Amino acid sequence: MKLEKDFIFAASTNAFQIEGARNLGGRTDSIWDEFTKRCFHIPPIGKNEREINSIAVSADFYHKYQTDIRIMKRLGLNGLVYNIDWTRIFSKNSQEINWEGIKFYDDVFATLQANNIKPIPILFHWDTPMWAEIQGGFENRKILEWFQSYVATVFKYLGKYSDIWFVNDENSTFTLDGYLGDYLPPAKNSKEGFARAIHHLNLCAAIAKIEFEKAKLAGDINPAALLGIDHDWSPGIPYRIEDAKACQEYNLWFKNFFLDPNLKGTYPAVFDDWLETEGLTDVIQPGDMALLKNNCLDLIGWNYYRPAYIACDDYQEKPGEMQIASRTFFVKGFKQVFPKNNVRYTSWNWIIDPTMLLPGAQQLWGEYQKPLMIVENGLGAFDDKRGDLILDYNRAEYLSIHFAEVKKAIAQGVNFIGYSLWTYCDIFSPSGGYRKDYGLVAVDFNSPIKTRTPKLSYVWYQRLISSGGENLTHDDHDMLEGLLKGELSTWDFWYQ
Ligand code: BGP
Repeated sequence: MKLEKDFIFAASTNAFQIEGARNLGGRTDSIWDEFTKRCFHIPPIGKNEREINSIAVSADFYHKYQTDIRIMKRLGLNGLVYNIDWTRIFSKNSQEINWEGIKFYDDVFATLQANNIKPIPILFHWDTPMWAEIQGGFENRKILEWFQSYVATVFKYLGKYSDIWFVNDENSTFTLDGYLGDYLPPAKNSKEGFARAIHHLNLCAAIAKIEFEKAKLAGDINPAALLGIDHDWSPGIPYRIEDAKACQEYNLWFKNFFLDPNLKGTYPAVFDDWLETEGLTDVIQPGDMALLKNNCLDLIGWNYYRPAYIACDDYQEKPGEMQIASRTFFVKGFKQVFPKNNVRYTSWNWIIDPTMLLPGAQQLWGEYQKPLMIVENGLGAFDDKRGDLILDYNRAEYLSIHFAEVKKAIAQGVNFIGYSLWTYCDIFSPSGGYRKDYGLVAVDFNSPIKTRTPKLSYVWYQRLISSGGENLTHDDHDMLEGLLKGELSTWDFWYQ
């Protein structure tokens, strides 16, 4: 089954994780600058523990983007999913544009376009400006006008560069780990903060859609352009037969609660009930649901890394039954378990199992009837980067078995318009710092110029793309030849 000729083969990345130059070009701090400075922590080498490292330089994409775009062109990408950094566009407040920020992204997007790589911007990826956070950030309804000013400005000056845009990346992770919990900034540990933040994020997406359509009328954006929501639903698998109902409850929260507001303009009743129970009925104000209903988004970005095994929250785990401790949530009835037997895990204890991508895609397509794009899919691992030959066979296999499921879904009628993997090059990982590698291209973070080196998985993706999605092979001799005699033999300073 041949893919459409305009199928998007992309890679995704994110400003605060790749750019560096955090206070250059007129930029000021965001909550990720503040968090990584305040919570700096480097565990012992080789431990799969959380490393909170400096993002002051990271992979220095800010200074190396021409090199990187040369590499992306050589790789054969026709798309790059890139989060625009709000704090680089509005560094002081919601009114004064930082023109150096506009110019930076204009240069990047123009360079991508000149190399036939479609910029696919994400407007918000967890990185609230500090000037907004000190006024309450996403807990403060004023964020609606601040966000409106931001997106209207981006569409006006950068709208011409793409017909595919996303408002957000994983509102779920940002709000569950940053508001309900304290794993991510702003680390609030507050049910009220969670409720206000997620609802205001949903309203911001509706406002972005209004500005998106206005920008089309103003001629700043292609009238056929799509604005999507990017979400990381991990499809639930009942751990036992008797966990089927718990699994349905899980999917209601982790699929519908995070997607329905911006795709249908509704919340599942479980959220309204929860607001009632928590005495938070003032979060949703008159007119809010109409705003959501009248400004739904056009596209679903799906970050598929793994499925989630779900059990009833009163299930008693036996000693040695699980790989790691189970994870409970803010609502009763279900918990996520991590079975030890017959389940593959990464060295960071993320499940490796592509088999829920197909049924998950069919559910998303069946329920929402919106075009789909995989925006993130990748393997975080301890790559051996000591030499020039970085043989990440594990990553090539992971990506290959997951892309195969995308092809199956397309063959069964799911409207996938593209596949973007996580990630182009090694960058800062929120859970693993610089010790958790995801890149097709290695970055030597100890080198002053952050030297880039292609890994084996780079060759795998290059061959997949050049074959139009046909060549999924991930362990043959040709791939090694391709790296040795193809890429590395001509990988000169233009690519380093
Ligand atoms: C997603 C984020 C990405 C990326 C990825 C891997 O949730 O959108 O920014 O970080 O997860 O996560 P990690 O780097 O923590 O393994």
